[in-house]
Amino acid sequence: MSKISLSRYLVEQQREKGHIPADLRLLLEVVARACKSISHAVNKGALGGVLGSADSENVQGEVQKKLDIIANEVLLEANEWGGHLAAMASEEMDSIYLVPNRYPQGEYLLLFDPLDGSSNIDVNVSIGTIFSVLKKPEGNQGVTEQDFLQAGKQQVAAGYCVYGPQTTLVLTVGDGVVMFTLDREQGSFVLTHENVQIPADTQEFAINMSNMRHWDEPVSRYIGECLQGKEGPRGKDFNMRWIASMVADVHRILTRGGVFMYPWDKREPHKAGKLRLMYEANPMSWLVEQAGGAATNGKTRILDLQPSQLHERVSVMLGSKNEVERVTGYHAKV
Ligand code: AHM
Ligand code: MG
Repeated sequence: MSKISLSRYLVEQQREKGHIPADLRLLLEVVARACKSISHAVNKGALGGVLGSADSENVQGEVQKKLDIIANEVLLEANEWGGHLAAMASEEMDSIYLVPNRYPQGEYLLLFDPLDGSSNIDVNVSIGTIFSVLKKPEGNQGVTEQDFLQAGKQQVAAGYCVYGPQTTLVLTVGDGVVMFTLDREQGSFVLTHENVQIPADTQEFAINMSNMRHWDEPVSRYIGECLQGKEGPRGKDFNMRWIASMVADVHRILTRGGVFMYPWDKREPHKAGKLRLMYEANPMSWLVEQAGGAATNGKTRILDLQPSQLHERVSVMLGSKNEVERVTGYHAKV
């Protein structure tokens, strides 16, 4: 059988399954095109002069890398003129970006973390782009930040592109999870995994163990029990992985199962967590749920959380269903 490109998959989602309107299909094509060009920039590395810091900070007070800024610009430029979008929001921009008046306005809102895992850029470890698409609320003239503040369950498309040994685009439009691998000779994304499923059980967890002394009791208990292995209450040995790129950690979980946690901790107790709800946790949570997994903040399903700010942070526990339910259950007992 001939290879199925991203374009063909999206056309089928529109025409045969009636899952997505034409505008959303075209918008996703543009996002994929932007990811291709970010992938090229990432690949060039030092040869393209794209490594290192940019001497600037984003709204979260984090030092921006050159590639954070390049990726943000690529996504803005690719998406502003197509006529499918009303506005965009990014980890790297304080406020929302309205589509300029000279271009037609569309019905969708696009949110992204242009380059997730920035600490891995200079050391040649996998990084990625995360994106989430929402529908602009009806009846509004113009767009405000308020229009973006929709719960994750309202997303109409979500995905990420991981720039690793291969460049892989992972997508959901609410019809399961599919993976496309970039064929560099052809310049197109080719469908390589369909109906992605996360096994309900796992023996692998991902958490930054250096923060252990700052965790709260339910997280300490869960990880403590995993560490006791065969001799402990879980009766089995666990393995650990921590890439420090959420995209790469989630990609592993979608590929072979596991649980990923970036929980609230006592370092900065006023912060709900490190990761951002709207353009990191929401799209990843929807992908994970679409693949049969679960995602909570320890208490509540992430996709049910009502955001109150664009750059809101959240505690994240996601992956294999039985493990996420277990650690969420430990929070309920506190
Ligand atoms: P970033 O969006 O600034 O790159 O930060 C998010 C990243 C996640 O990809 C990753 O899971 C986490 O930060 C790693 O944090 P830490 O360095 O504390 O382990
Ligand atoms: Mg990020």
